[in-house]
Amino acid sequence: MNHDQEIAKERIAAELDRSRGRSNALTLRALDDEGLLAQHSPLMSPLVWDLAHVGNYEEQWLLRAAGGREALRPDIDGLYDAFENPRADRVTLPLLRPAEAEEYNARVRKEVLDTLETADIAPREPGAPGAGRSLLDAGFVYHMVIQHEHMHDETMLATHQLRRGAPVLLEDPDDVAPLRVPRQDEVLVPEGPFTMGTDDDPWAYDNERPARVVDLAAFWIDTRPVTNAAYQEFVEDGGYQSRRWWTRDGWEWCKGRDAVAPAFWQRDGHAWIRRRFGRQEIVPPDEPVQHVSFHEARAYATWAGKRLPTEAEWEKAARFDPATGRSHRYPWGDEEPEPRHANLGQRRLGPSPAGRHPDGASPLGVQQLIGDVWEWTSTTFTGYPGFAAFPYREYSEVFFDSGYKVLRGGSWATHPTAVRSTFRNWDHPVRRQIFSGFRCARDAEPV
Ligand code: AVJ
Ligand code: FE
Repeated sequence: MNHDQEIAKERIAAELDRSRGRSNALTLRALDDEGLLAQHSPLMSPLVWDLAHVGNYEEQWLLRAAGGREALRPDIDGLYDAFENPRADRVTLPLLRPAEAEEYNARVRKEVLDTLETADIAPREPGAPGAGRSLLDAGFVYHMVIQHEHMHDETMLATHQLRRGAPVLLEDPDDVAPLRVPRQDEVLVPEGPFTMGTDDDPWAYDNERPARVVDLAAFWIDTRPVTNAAYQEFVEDGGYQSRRWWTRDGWEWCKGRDAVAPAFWQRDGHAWIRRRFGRQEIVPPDEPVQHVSFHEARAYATWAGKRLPTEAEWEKAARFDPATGRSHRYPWGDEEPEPRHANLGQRRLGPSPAGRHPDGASPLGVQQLIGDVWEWTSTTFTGYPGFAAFPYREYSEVFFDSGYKVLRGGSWATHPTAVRSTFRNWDHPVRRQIFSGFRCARDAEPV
């Protein structure tokens, strides 16, 4: 086996191990059986479902589809099929108990490491015989499974945030650089073309492909996400009582659930406090606001005299280098994220204050695009021109054109291998149990 493949396999094995460590820390090491089997919110699965679901997904893709192995537990596929079982119903299923899930996951993993040894994960020559992409091409299917588990780890954290009861998650001390507040509030992104999406990123999902040139008018974009302090002004200005800032759907959502502030906020005299993983605290003014729905983000932007960026605008701000005309993998270039660039990977249990990551700025000076909070865009999730579902329609195609809004950039809870400037997330515009925030944009005056 050649050296490149060996290095790629070592990385895959290490990443598989890392994601499992996190899944176990959020489940088996955090709560007892009762806490793992319970339904903490109808929006979420019992944690033990996520735990066995990641193992079952791994079995289906790495052992059966890519490895050609016999099924270990075909009898449980239905239980862990997300389409067969809506989240609210999963608590009623005959799920594997926590210890059984742990054992099953370990069994799958053992065989996976076995098949990895002999798998051919070389990148295929362009124009090689055989139509379409292959699962093993440049390690794609392993990357897909690693990212899948990371996504569920983030989902599990959302469940933890909704859970009532004594805190169980410990916060690591913050290790990022001291705060330097950016001087500018907005930067101008010049008009012109940039490359959006990718053809050759071996970690990219089907919905990030293919690459194409997109020509945009000039626009202004906020240098950092909207903070709690800024958002609180909207709240105190009667933003939730004023029909004019909201779309029709947004207003219906706002009144239908009596929203008065972001999720988990509570008024305390003149101040706001919030519940975070079982602890009460004053809402920190300089952190990006999180747990807002698309409707709230949009209403705030309208109140502020701005708008949400489109998905293409967000990606241009996050990738485009005007000096070279190139699109990079991350705002800071092509090197893998380090803690100095971005707050990712559940190192803390919340976003960093705005301005905390100047080393992660894009060439245009836009900060915190990657990490901290998922950012709502104004774009409805759909396929790029030339989209081809791979390796299965249910990852993204079935969600196209159904009113899901695109979120970009990952949050503090997203693992570094599960996000890049081309990565696309999506959710219903009413959802806010996710680690969602936003930044604003506005049109530039034509010159
Ligand atoms: C891409 C985050 C919208 O968690 O619902 C998990 C990812 N797909 N299992 C989700 C996913 C299959 C998905 N999101
Ligand atoms: Fe899944």
